[in-house]
Amino acid sequence: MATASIPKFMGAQIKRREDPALMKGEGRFVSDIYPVGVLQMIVVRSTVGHGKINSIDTSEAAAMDGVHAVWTSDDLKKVFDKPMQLRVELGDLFDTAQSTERYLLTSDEVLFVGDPVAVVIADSLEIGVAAAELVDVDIDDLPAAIGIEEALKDGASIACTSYTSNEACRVKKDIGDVDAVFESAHTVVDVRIDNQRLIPSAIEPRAVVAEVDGDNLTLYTTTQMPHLVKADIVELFDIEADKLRVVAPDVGGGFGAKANVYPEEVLSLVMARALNKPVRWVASRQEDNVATVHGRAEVNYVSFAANENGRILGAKFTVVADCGGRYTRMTPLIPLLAMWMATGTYDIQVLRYEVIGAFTNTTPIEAYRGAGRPEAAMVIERAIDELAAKLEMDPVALRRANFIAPESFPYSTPSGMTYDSGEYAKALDKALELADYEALRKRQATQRTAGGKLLGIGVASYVEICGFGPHEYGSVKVEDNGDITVLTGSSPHGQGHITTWSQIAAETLQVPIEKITVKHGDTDVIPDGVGTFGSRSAPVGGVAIFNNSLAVVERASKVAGHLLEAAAEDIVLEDGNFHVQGVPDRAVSWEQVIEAAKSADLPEGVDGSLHSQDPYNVAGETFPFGTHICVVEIDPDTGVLEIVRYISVDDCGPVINPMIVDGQVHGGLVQGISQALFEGAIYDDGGNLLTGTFVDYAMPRAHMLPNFETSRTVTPSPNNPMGIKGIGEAATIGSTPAVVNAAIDAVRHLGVTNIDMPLTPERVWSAIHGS
Ligand code: MCN
Repeated sequence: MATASIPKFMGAQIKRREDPALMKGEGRFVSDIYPVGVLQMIVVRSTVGHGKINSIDTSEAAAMDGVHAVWTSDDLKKVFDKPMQLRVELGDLFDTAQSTERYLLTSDEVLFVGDPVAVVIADSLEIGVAAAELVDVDIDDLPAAIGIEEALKDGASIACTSYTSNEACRVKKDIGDVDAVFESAHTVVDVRIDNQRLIPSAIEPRAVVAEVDGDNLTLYTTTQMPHLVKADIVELFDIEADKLRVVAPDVGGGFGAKANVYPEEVLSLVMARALNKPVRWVASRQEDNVATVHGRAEVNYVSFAANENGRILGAKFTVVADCGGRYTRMTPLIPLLAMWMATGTYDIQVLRYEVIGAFTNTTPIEAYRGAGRPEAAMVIERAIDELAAKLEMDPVALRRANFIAPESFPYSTPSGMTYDSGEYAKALDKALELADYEALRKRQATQRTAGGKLLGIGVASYVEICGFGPHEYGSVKVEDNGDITVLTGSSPHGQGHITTWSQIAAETLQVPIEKITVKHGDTDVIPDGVGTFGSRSAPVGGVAIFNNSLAVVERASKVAGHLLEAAAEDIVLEDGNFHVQGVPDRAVSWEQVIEAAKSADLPEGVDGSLHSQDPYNVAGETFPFGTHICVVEIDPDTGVLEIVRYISVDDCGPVINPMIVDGQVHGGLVQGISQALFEGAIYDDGGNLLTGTFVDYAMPRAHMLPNFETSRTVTPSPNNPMGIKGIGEAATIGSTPAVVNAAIDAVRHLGVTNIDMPLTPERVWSAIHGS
């Protein structure tokens, strides 16, 4: 029998299937959705960092032609009066914690610039904006709490009059005899990192469209997790689940900031219900910069206690984390993630960790690409370099001396993680080889003697956690015409799941990739889902597609066995046909199997349904890792730093699509490097965001970055049947410390041991000349 030639899809460099439509302008984003008669929603926000609302006069705005409603929280309360959910069990995770309440509109005390205080619904954006300007909000300024550690000092202004102090939450744990280890250590090194606040800046600001049809509600929203948005809103509205459909159409990036549930998502539905009209809201860039969560904003401390050979015997790790004015959905969990990864790639079993959250009058903090793991990697990898310097060891040798050995996996960390697999020295070696480390060190010495630009070499070996549970939904169905429909609970917003899930199904089912349609992001089409964050999609959602594809092949093999009068166990699927093991000529095609599967007279035990939709339940998280090497040149006269080479070796287990993984690594590198060199949100003492536009906030641009030299090692995870680990955040995590280590390495001989990020020329120059 003639067989179709089916290319091997897994590991193939296939171009993204989603791109032709996106590149031709055929993408459908939330702001492209205009239901007939849609009204515009504009949110009136606090323009002060902290203040007491005396009154809000809406009369002039409400009197404008074309304005349908101008509501404050008093109006809202008549139809809806519930705070939004915090999905973190404070009592379980913290020794002490204060709770906060997040209402759709703030009624008496505003806690940050951007806090929503009123809503305008109008015929058009122009009318709505004009009306919003007429809403007269009378606020008495209160002193603002600004600065993470400053807010925790005695006498600091309190971020909210109902808080007992600015200490949001606190937890401390000792594992092993920490004091004894530090007292008897040969060398102790202490490092403090100011991990500055970042604005996530997805290319598409947040947007919603809410529709109402009798009892049935539909919400189109720019989210990374439509099913969780639905679950939260169903609970808030106390409605049957089938009364709400949430759709995440094309979503232009999220970087963790859209893995949240926001007031506007609920507010638009409340207003659509109240007015019985569709309602849409699209954030402006400036609005997005204050009304969407920010990331990082932590001060981290690490101390290492080591013996004379550089072996680290114990660590102390403290996270002081900004929570902003109040918690959003998961705020207090983010600093805990840093603590969970407190010992990095190193075999350290004695640990003290402490997490302290601080309220400040700023936009709330939550997940931003890496969420906790970049902060951990940054401080650990900086501390390794400082320890090496103190012991006069090469930082590479120090890392090698402390790596968890490959034979120690699964490895239990003192903070309670179980690392699945890792070969940290292998990734390090590969990076060193690509960089030609020895030659770089020689060049560094030569350049130093010659004068002129100073060369710095920065190494960072990171490990991170991803693939969070509890599960992900997947469905694989062979349609009667031979097409394959794949449904996924993951909700891509730039990661290319249509391509990679197609690859998984095409390879497993042995069909051409064009036959596969992947659907996502619609709770009416996808019965269940968790979403896309924490680099969980490949190791959880992808595995769900893999398992269900295998289950469909198993069912089809039974049908083929029936047709070929052979046991299903003896049937092999090869080159798109089913044949009896060892007898390739005794074969049937997918078409024949599909035809037979439809017939009523299948024998006992042969299921004609070529459909499987079991969720994949996570057996354990996966821990990707790698080593990055950054080479910089610093002009000592100007402080200008240039990255001359960047080598990243990342390990995410077997790769589904190398081009997509490279893309993820490139994007991650840009964000991590950009934190090191350019970005940073700045508030003044009154809580005004001074970097609220892209004129003031330093977004990275292509010409500011070098070409990246990327490579991989492949260490499978034992925790899922594909052996894969996530890659979406990895490069963000490894890159920031590599860059800062390189900068310090360039100027250490001048006495510099720290420069706060971002490493602007002014800061670098001051560090050199101040020393
Ligand atoms: N992949 C692969 N082989 C592997 C691992 C992953 O081919 N061994 C592929 C996956 O199939 C998927 C992509 O790489 O197509 C990313 O997979 P994964 O690492 O599982 O990450 P997620 O899909 O869960 O994406 C989330 C992650 C996070 S947490 C942030 S933040 C982030 C990121 O992805 N935000 C992004 N990448 C982004 N990329 C874009 N364009 N925009 C964002 O907002």
